[in-house]
Amino acid sequence: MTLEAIANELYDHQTSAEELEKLTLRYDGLSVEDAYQIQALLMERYMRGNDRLIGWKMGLTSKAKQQSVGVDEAIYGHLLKSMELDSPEVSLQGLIHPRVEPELAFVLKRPLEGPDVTPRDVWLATECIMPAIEVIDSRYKNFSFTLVDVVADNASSAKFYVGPQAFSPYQFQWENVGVVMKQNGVVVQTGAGAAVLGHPVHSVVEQVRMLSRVGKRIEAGMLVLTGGITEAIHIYEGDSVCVEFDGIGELNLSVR
Ligand code: OOG
Ligand code: MG
Repeated sequence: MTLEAIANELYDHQTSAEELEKLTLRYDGLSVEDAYQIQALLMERYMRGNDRLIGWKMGLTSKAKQQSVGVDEAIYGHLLKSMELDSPEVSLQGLIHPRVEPELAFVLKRPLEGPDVTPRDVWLATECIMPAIEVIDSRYKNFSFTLVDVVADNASSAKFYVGPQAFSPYQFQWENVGVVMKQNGVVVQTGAGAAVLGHPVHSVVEQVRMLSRVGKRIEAGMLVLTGGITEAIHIYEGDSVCVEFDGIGELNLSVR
């Protein structure tokens, strides 16, 4: 089985919303590097169609998230234009067993690259920070995977919504920004920016470093989703999910 063939298999399951058996149960010896290669081939397939890369996402950047999925390192994925919701409504059509999580998105005004990038470089390159909700949807049965599986599946990326209001990077201490997530009016998760690698800026640093290992960089104008601040929650038809970010307002996502 070639990496290309595995990427095609994942493409079919992502686009048909049919779950599949973990790759690691079926193919021996896949490395994490192979998995990122599969992810890249999978994304190229979308981009050969009408899609384009608009940013990157870090995942499993909080202990809570790592523990809930049993994978103990941070990962990254690609964000494509087709994943962005332009209004705070998500349809369950095309999704298997989606979950949502609150995130902070960094939007860059300058490219970022290289293994030696520092938080200072990230601040110099950041235009604004925006609150976001990510909808993740693993293509694997029971939302269960190993590191290699989830990386190949583009870090479970499915959809995301970025709120309309941008904030200055210097307006808040982002690690102290608290988040409350409610599902149909009931508080289901709470957290703070510090859950993301101590401070979400570290997530952007990590994203740049990981990309530099494969000769890539983040372009100006792109966004980086820095990782779930709380654990992700399952969503169901008719749900309304409200995420309150301390001092920066709330996002309300309805599930159709
Ligand atoms: C992997 C994707 C995790 C995050 O923000 O931690 C992620 C998963 O949990 O399925 O997007
Ligand atoms: Mg996420």
